[in-house]
Amino acid sequence: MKTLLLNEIIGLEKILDSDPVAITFFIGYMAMFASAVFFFTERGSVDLKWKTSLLISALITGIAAVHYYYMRDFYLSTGQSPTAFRYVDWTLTVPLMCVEFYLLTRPFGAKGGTLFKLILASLLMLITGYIGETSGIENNVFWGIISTIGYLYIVYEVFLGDVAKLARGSNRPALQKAMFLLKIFITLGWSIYPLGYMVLPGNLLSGLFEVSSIDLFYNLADAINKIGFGLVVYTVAIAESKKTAVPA
Ligand SMILES: *C/C=C(C)/C=C/C=C(C)/C=C/C1=C(C)CCCC1(C)C
Repeated sequence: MKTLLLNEIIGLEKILDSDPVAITFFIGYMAMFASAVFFFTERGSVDLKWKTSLLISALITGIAAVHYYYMRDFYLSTGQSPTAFRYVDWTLTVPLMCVEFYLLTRPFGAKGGTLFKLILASLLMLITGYIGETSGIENNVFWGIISTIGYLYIVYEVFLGDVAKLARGSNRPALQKAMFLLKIFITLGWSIYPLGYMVLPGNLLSGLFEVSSIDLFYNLADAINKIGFGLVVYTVAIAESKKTAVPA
C-alpha cells in the first residue's frame, strides 16, 4: 500500500517534470482556488451594492477551481483532454461573466432582456463548440463557425449594443475604464479559445502544435480571463466604494 502510493507520487513527479500541460493544470487549479478565496474575502472591503459582483467573481473562479481539480486528475490518468469537464465549467462560468456585465451596467438601466441575449449567445457558442470538439474531424470547422457567430454576437453587444450604450451614458470614469478593460478581455483574451480550437486535427491551424496543446491554450486563456476579469470588477468596486465611504 505504502509503496503503491510512493510509486504514484514518483510517477506524478515525472509527469510534472516533462509535461508542461500537466503543470498548467496544477497552476490553474491553485490560481483559481486562491482567486476565489481572495474575491470572497474582499467582499468585506466594498459597499453593499458591489458585494454581489465580487461574489460572482468568487463563484466564477471557485467553480473553475473545482473543475481544474477534476481536469487535472483526468489529464494525469488518461493523457487526454478533459473536454466534457471543460465545457461543463464554461457553461457555468461564461453565463456568470455575462451576469457581471449586467451588474456593472444595471445602475444605469441595464435590462434583463440584454442579460438573456448574452446568455443565449454564450450557450450557442459553447454547445456548438462542444459538438465541434466531439463529433469528428469532418464537422470540426462547420461547428466552429457556428460557435463563432455566438462569440461575435457577445463582442457586438459589448462594443456597440445595449451594454456599450449604457456604460457610455454613465459618466462614471471608473466604470468606463472597467468597460474598456473588459472589452480587451472579450476580444483578445477570449480569442485565445478559438485559436486553441483551430489546432484540433482537421481544423485551420492543425499541425502547427501538438494536439494536446489545446489544453495549453485553454488553461492559459482561463487564467487570464477568469482571474483578470474578476480583478477588473474588483478594481472598479474598490474605486466606487471609496467614493461613497463616509469618513468616521
Ligand atoms: C472562463 C471561460 C471562458 C471565458 C470561455 C470562453 C470560451 C470561448 C470564448 C470559446 C469560444 C469558441 C469559439 C469562438 C469557436 C470554437 C469553439 C470555442 C467554444 C472554443
